Parts: sequence; structure tokens; C-alpha cells
Amino acid sequence: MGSKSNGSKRVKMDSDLVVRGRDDGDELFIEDFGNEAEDEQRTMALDMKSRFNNCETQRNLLRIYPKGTRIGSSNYNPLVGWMHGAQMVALNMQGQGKHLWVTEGMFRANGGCGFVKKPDLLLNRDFDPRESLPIKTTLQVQIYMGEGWHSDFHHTHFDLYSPPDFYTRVGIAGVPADTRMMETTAIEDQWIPVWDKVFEFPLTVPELALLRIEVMEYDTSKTPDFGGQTCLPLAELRTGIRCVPLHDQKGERFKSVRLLMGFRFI
Ligand SMILES: [Ca+2]
Repeated sequence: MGSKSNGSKRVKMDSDLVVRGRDDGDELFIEDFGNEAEDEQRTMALDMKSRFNNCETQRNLLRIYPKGTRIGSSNYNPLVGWMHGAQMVALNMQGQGKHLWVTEGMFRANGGCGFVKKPDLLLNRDFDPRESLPIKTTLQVQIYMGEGWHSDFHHTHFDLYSPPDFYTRVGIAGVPADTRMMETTAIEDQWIPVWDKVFEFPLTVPELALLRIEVMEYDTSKTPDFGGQTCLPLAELRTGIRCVPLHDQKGERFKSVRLLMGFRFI
């Protein structure tokens, strides 16, 4: 992560990213000027379009890495880099949270080998992630039920005096137009919750979309407890009724916790 001040030009953007272009044309750098207070809205508002476009990453290597001032090891949304064609998007791996989960989801593709081919739209044309594009497909997600918490958690882990109250959040991480999260209602006092809920996600750029799934446990008096998560690359999502294993906050797969879900493109 050394300084590239020699022979590089540095352009301050409207956002808190800085583009550094090395004069020899070998590499371009976008430097993260983010801080601990950064939130999702602000991350998604980052707009490099005015001085930086995807044609640059068709001819150059682009790497992005977290600013050293992120002393709490927070992260930015890696999709900001991916949807601009960045070949390398580094994240702080010490922590946990949705940006790391999305990264794990992205690299589950291609057999988990660590490399994912860029979609054609980032290779063949000047793609602007903020473009208003027609809906290409709609993903229909059905969440039937979940199980396994009773095996993987102590019976007082969620609620001391009653079974847990699970609800599921499901949504899309992708270009701004496709990004959204929806949630089921909480099923009260059930170790094996049955939601039987259908959500539809219209997608303008399914090539850059990931399906995010989180299970939370509702409490009236405190913030919800975490019950599991996973993130799946949409391009490799198999349709039909599926058993979806969930992972803990660090990304480790639970032994038993899983959801019964249905996926189809309509
Ligand atoms: Ca509860």
C-alpha cells in the first residue's frame, strides 16, 4: 500500500475517493478517503463517472484499498469498485459485516478459485453504473422456513425465557438501481420458523448482482440478535427449491442452520 506520489497525478473527486493515475499508464489507483462514519448511502453515492469511466479499466489495472485512517478496520462497499471494473478491491479482513459478506459471496463464483471474470458489459462498452437501464429479469425469491438454530445455539442464546423470534432479510447488492433489502415479519417463539413469503427483485444489471440473505432475531427491548447470513452470486444461482446453508458473522458455515428457499427468474 505504498505511496505512489512519484509521477502520479491525483485528482480530487466530488466524493471522498481520489483517483491516482500513474503517468506510465500501467496502473490506475482509486484511493479510499473514507472514514469510520461512512454509511451505505454515502458509499453508494460515490460517483467516479465524471473523471473516471470503465473504459479505463478495460485498458489498465485498477486497485482500490482501504484508507489507513479506518482505524476500526471498517470497509467500503466493494461493489463501488467492481461496478467500475476494478480488478482488485482490497478490504480490511479483520472485522466482519455486510461488505465482507458480499466479498465472500462474489468469490463463491467460479468454483471459489479466487478469480471471477468481469461481465461482458464491463469489457465491451463504457458502462455507467448510474445509467437508467430497462429491467432485464426479475428474481423471485420464496422463503419457506428455517431450521438448525436449536442444534447450533444454546437454548438461552437468543431469548432467556422463550424460543426465539426469527425474521429474514433478503435483498440484492448490485448497481444502485437494483440494490434493496426486504424482510419478513418475525415468527414469535419458534425454533423452526415458517415464513412462507415471496419477494420479487426487478434487476437492470443481473450480471453485477448478488443475493444477500440475513436472519435476525427480534427483541422488543434491544437491537436484534444475529441468526445467520449468506451471499450468493446471482449469475450462478440455481433455480428451484433449495436448501441454503447459513454462515456466522465471520463467514464460517453453521453446522446445522439452513433455510428452505425457492428461486426463479420471471
Ligand atoms: Ca426475541
